[in-house]
Amino acid sequence: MKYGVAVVRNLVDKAFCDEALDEIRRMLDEDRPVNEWTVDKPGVHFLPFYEDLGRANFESNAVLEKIFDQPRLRAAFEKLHGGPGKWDGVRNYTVMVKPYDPNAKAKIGDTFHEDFGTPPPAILYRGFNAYLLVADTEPFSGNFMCKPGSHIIAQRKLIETPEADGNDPPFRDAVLDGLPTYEFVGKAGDVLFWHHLLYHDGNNSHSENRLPRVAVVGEVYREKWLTEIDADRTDLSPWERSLAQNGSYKTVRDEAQVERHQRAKQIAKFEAEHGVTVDDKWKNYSDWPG
Ligand SMILES: O=C(O)CCC(=O)C(=O)O
Ligand SMILES: [Fe+2]
Repeated sequence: MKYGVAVVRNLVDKAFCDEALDEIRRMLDEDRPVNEWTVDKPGVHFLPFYEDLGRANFESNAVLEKIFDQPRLRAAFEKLHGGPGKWDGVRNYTVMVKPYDPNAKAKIGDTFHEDFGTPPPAILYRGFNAYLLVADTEPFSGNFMCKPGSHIIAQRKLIETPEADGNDPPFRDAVLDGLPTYEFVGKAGDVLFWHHLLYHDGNNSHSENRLPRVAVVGEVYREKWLTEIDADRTDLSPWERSLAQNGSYKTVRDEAQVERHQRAKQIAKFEAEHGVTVDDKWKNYSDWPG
């Protein structure tokens, strides 16, 4: 809650990680040991798989989507969201592959950001991400790095100026000022949970033993966006508590507006291209409560 990031070691069985890594090898047509992978082959990949038809790149994969069936990971989703049935069960995830780059430097980057491409960012939102390593990494394997605590400062600034762009340099620099950097180095099966306003970055892949970063990152959302948080309640879920660090708050604008607009466009395109009618479930998926 204080950090906006939590790491749980060995949360997912090695057997699933091995299966996922094999599937990624198959997709990338790459059967060499991972320490022989490079930026040229199999290359850097961010491959989205969205069950949600309101997003571009609608695609599914029967092996990789089993990330959402891993029992201890699911239990963690429920615990963070405050019980069963709160997480909406939608299987949206991204495969992230960043292999060794012989020409890169092993250094901390300077492109820390929050993920709302189209500002302004949501102050409360609908959930968090779960980042599963399916192969072991070491420092500078192209790892996820973040600024613990940045989510609280960013949220405070957004409460003051709800229309701000979190990635505008003056805003961002004020958030990051003086915060230490955490690099997620771990073993297959380790999971990092990440708050939606946590500033993060990926480092260059240039590690001692040329280990790549291979991860599957799941979205763990609720069906409805959160519109209000009461910091005095004692029964907040850990996720809700992470949003109450600046006290109680009620949203002053429709935070889903941009996403809903993009979704409507995407669905119209999908319907036109495929000659089908998309289920109302996806048309309403971003609806703002009330
Ligand atoms: O490469 C990384 O780990 C960071 C990726 C990133 O910024 C993102 O997924 O939003
Ligand atoms: Fe990002």
